Amino acid sequence: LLGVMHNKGEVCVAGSRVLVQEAIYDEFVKTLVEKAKEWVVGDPFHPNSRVGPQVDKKQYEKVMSYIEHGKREGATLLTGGKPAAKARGRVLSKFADLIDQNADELAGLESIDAGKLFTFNKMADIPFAANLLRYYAGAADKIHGDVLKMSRELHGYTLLEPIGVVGHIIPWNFPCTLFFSKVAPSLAAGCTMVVKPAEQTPLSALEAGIPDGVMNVVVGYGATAGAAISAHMDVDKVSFTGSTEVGRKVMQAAALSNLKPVSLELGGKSPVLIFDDADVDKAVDLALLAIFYNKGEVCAAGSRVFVQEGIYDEFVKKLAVKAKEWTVGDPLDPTTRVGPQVNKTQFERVLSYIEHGKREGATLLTGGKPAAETGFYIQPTVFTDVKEDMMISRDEIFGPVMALMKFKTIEEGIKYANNTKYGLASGIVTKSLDIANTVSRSIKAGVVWINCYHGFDIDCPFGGYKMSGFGKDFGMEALHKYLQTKAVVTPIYNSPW
Ligand code: TXE
Repeated sequence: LLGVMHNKGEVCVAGSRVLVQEAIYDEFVKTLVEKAKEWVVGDPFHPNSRVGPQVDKKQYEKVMSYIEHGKREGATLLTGGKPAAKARGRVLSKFADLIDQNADELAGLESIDAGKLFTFNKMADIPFAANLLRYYAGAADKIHGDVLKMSRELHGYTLLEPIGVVGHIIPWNFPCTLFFSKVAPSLAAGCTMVVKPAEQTPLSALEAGIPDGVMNVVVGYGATAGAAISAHMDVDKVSFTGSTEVGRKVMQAAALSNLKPVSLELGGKSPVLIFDDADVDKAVDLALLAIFYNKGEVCAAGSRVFVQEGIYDEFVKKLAVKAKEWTVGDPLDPTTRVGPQVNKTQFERVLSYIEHGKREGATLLTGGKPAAETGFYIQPTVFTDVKEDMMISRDEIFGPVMALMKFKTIEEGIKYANNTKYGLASGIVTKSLDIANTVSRSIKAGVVWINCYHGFDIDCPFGGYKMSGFGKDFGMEALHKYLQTKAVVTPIYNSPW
């Protein structure tokens, strides 16, 4: 350090190229980072300064342009350079590029791990993950507080600071996307983190490989590894996506340990309301996509479909035909639209709900059975004549099972839609702006998709009402989950308060 920093490097004999033998290289670099901090930059008259300013503007600009060259040529900036937030943004962008370069491998891992369709992973999930990183990379150096308009003669402002160590607990249905929906904003916010992927689907998370110590992936079971994160005294926040039952445990563990804030993205039983004025063919396609996409293993799945009586019969007839287009099969085959359930537990769980539906008196319109002799394949299933109090209409099944019901008036439709403990997502199909406006304001759910379904976007906050949880993923709201506000106050005149 002395060799190069002495007289701020303006020495003809400056030791500007340092060669270290490999056996001690790593230790040398680590110590160098620590010790470089002792070379305090400042006023040359100040006794604590060890590095003064460059001699003039020309010299300053020359040095800065060499620093920029070094970065462009691919050298890694160990210390110095631009402010930390910009560096974070750069790391996120680089990470996004790596995801793009490895898209095939990641898409394949998702298929093998979770039975998700390869073509969809490649086309949608993996690029979405990369774009999440890019979105928050751009936000990393734009995090700032406000100047406050104080009511007394005080100057006040807020600082937005990283919340600290975040524990992320991830489920298995969108392993890669959900991983980055949590990791990207928390990295941009400046947090460090422990991430636990689901035990069923750890592969894509293990492929990530970010700088040491910043993002720590811990694999393991929920009851051990997951529970340890939510109860840990040194974890400052938990962001959880999973079942309502486990969400409750996470919140309890947080309360009983260090009162860490939690955000929970839990299950749903989302309604799709289809009104008399809808184009029936389009509405049928939308309803099928709402429930069969990702074989129903989607927290926002539109699992309760309510159709207004004027078009009900036509809708049911067309639905029975079009449901057959949702071919079940190998997730690596590009013609497949419905892959297998994630594991045996889920497979059996979904089948047991189907049996319940039959026993409770609902009519099986399509499906209702395993779709193959081996593997966890289930036929896309639609029940009609479903009553509000049946289990298939109340519980989150998390599989390709639609509960179809009829309604008369707009008010009745809204009442049915809201008759659930959940409030994650919802859909409306109508050509009427009046209906769309009225219903979207009356539905108690975190998102209302009008004439579309699964309209996810990086910029659009996503998260539940009611027992579907609280706290949003995506958008700038997600970034703020990982920040805390500090108020700084100082008197304008030299008074003590
Ligand atoms: O979820 P869990 P499961 C729903 C869906 C599904 C049901 C069961 O209805 O059928 O949940 O799925 C970790 N402390 N959703 O059992 O158990 C676990 O290791 C801390 C909806 O797989 O909630 C995993 O990483 N963590 C959902 C994560 O929690 C614990 C997506 C989710 O697993 C834990 C998944 C504990 N005590 C399932 N126990 C959605 N909202 O999208 C488990 N975990």
